[in-house]
Amino acid sequence: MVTIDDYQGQVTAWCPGCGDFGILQALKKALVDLKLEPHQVLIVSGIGQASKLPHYMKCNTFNGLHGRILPVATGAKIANQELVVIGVGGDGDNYGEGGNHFLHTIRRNIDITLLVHNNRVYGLTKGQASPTSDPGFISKVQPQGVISSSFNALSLAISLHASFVSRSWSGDIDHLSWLIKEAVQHKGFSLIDILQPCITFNKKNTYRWYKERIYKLAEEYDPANRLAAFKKAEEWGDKIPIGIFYREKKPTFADQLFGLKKGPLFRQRLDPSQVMPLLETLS
Ligand SMILES: Cc1ncc(C[n+]2csc(CCOP(=O)(O)OP(=O)(O)O)c2C)c(N)n1
Repeated sequence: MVTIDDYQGQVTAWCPGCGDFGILQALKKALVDLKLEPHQVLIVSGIGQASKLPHYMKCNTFNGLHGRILPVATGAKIANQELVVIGVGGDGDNYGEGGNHFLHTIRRNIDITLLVHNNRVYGLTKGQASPTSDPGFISKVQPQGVISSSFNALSLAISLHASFVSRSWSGDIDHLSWLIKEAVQHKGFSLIDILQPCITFNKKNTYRWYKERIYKLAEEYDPANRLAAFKKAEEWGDKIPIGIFYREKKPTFADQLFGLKKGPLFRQRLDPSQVMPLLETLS
């Protein structure tokens, strides 16, 4: 039987008190609850404090380039649909440098789960504003405050008909691990935007700040209602909702890709003799 210890990786190098710890714990708990063995799981990350997470897990991992989580995760899932593929990275990784990939992975509906550790700041590079920092947020690079408007990943994902759009926070392990289980079991692209304090570089969005504002979407809330989902995704300030905002059933990329009709690529036999006639036409 699989246990949390089976997923134990290296010693962490995050600041004591970082929200990343809660996310790591919730992820391990979800995988164990789903009875997934480490060899059945692939965690793909980019660059950042959040993207160090695969180092602290023992399963298949790929720690790539900043902003390039989703192309790697897409390739892995297409090659082997039997793998549970989970992308992990920060708000900078996914909504800044990787913003373009974010849009088009949603459109393709790749069957993966994306965990965005949203601390609303660039942690690894020591506190510059990120796409989700509030206007007016002061940093060493933005001493007069951020001028750009803040990126709302949930509204954007809903507008693109993402098949699973959700939010949780690192201070509620039970809620987050429940949500990760829902997302992994959902067939299609699943976004979990995870609100997470950065105790070193974001002195505004603290544990207390979130605790005073976060509430769970009501039981009777219907995630199939797109207009209601937009309304909830736009709610930010004195009250911040968490839960599954939007869910839409639709075919995945792999369901529709001709080359995968015979199964995952890694199970298909490569017969070089079939390629020879084609190569001869080029000579
Ligand atoms: C192409 C590229 N651009 C910029 C950087 C520098 N860089 C590394 S991590 C990072 C931002 C990290 O912030 P985030 O993704 O939000 O993760 P966090 O560290 O806050 O968890 C940046 C700008 C880089 N490594 N590669």
